[in-house]
Amino acid sequence: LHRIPHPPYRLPLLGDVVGASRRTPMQDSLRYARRLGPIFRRRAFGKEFVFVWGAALAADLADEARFAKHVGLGVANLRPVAGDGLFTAYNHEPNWQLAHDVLAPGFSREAMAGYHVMMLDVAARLTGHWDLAEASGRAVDVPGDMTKLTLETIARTGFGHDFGSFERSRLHPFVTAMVGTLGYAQRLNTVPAPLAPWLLRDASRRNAADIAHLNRTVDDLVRERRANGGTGGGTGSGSGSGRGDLLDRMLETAHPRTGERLSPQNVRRQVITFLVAGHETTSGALSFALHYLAQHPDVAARARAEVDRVWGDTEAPGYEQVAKLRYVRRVLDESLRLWPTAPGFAREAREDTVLGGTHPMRRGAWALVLTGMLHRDPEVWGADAERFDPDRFDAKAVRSRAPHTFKPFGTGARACIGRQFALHEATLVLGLLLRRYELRPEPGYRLRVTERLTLMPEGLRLHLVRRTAAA
Ligand code: MNH
Repeated sequence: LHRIPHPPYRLPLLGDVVGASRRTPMQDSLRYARRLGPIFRRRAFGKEFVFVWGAALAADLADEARFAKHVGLGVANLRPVAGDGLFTAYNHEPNWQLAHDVLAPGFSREAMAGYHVMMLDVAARLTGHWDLAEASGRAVDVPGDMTKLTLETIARTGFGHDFGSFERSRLHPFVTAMVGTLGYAQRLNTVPAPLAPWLLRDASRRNAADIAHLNRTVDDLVRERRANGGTGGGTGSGSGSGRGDLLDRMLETAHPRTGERLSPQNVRRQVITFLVAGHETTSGALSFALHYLAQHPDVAARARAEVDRVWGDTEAPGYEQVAKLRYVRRVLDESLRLWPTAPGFAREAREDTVLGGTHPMRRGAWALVLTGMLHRDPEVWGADAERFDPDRFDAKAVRSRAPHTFKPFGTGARACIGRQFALHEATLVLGLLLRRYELRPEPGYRLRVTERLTLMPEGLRLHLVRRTAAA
């Protein structure tokens, strides 16, 4: 450990807090990273945390034979909400494999093709809303509207549920509660754990109320389904019953080999997990992409030309037509490079090992990969790594890059199960928006990023101009 650099001013007890802000832990770490190099440590309240962002070290941590996901920091703080749900489960918990095997078919090509029509439907609600704003010359609240869109999409496709987000002027209480818990989970890292009950007394009371609200929402949703949906027959694998969405799988599908099913308590945790993990990060990714499209009219023009060429004026593009938007997809990748909305992931040693041939790690020792900084490593991305340039993701550039250098969805067995879902949804929506509107930034807007475990552009508003030729 002593060989790993750390910030120069260390306070007894508090550790490396000088110049650090509680609201932006990730962006602080990026600043430290630039000063301290590809691996560094920060101390907080007597504990040392190791951060890694150099491409070679990050690639070593991706070795699944020696490393695995570590449930720590922000992820661990979500255990009271999501328990042994897919995202927060410890590797050794049997419910991880069970839920993974039962739910993975919900993300197959066939399943995705089935969600496509519902995704189009939700997107139409967004454009309906944006048409009104455009007609009255109002700017749109991008992160707010993207959150409505992605929440409705996961709720509709996964659970056959409608939160009515676009019919409300304020955030749905589910979203308020969710944002509250995410923020609380992040704040827990900023105080010494034993003092948290005192220092965050009010906040923790509010958090308990937020969790209760999330649980209630989910219990209602499950009750609704048990009453109306599925066959509830309890026979065999459950395939062919009900609508076959994620909730059906959770409630009715038995494990293909063991015949085991998810317990009601675990179903609750999975529903919360998917409602949260399934929309918050995608919403951020769409918001950053729209920001960059508005700031780079040349990129937007190229992307729009692609949409016009590939989709023509088919009113509702088909499932297969989404993946054909190669350049739009590059815009999304490039946005996720600069602002990976899940800004890091933790890896622990399965056995005693040596990281990158220099840093000994004991079994169970872990490090946090700073994705946003890995994505800016000048040795991989060049001296202009800060510049937005979707051509970094053209096929030739991708082929010539080392593996494990672009990791917005994490790595290995515990990587994002919803990756294809998110990419399909986001590419589809960007295509539809580009085809329908020109995007104009608010004069003088400079990107500021808020953190609540995930990243989101703050206060991003755009002006729209409806294209005349568009469908
Ligand atoms: Mn998602 C895991 C990023 C969209 C559901 N997701 C992860 C991880 C990252 C991640 C990173 C790994 C975290 C870790 O190693 O600790 N996810 C994203 C991003 C987007 C995203 C950047 C959108 C853009 N995720 C989605 C969507 C869903 C989803 C959409 C569901 C529909 N993600 C998950 C689940 C896991 C996960 C569930 C946990 C998987 C596991 O551990 O088995």
